[in-house]
Amino acid sequence: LKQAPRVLWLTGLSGSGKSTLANLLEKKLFEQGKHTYLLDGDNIRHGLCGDLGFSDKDRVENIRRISEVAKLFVDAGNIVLTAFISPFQADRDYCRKLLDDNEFVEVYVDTPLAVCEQRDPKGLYKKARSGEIKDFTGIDSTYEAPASPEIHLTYQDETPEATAERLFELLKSKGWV
Ligand code: GGZ
Repeated sequence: LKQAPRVLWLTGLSGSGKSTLANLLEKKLFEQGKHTYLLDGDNIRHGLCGDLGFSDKDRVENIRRISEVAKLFVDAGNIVLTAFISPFQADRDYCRKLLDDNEFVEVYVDTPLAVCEQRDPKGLYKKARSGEIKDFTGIDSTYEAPASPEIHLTYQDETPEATAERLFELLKSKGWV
């Protein structure tokens, strides 16, 4: 059996389901007796990165800090799950390079923009379309799709639990969890 990677890095648009998936996956790993830590907007953007906005420059800094924190949690013996848009390939690669070979798994939560926009749980897409908020990913700010993600989670019309199960099975089939 392969060694379990230490960082499961979820990337995708706002509303793609990253946080929901990461939470459900964390529950499954907990049930396996794994020590995990989940980093997402709730525990990062209010505190450590509370000074940052959504310009390209601020997003780069956001992901840099998150990467360094992820490495610290890995050093402490955890499997780290991250759920950030992380729109730039170079920044995702930055985290990959902080870790040893094979410790980083890039998971592309590939939910189409139209689906994310339809969900619009916080009404942010609506505001972005009307120009009320600027630099919104997928509308007027870039999202670079992963060039070669370890896992490409394609969209299917199913429950979050079913998607999480799909992700869990993919990770298991690779021997990564
Ligand atoms: C994208 C924004 C923006 C803009 C506020 N663009 O769906 P959400 O609400 O809960 O998740 C989004 C979150 C994105 O923060 P990240 O730290 O993941 O972004 S990045 O990795 O690009 O640094 C969204 C909300 O913040 N939000 N304004 N302009 N998302």
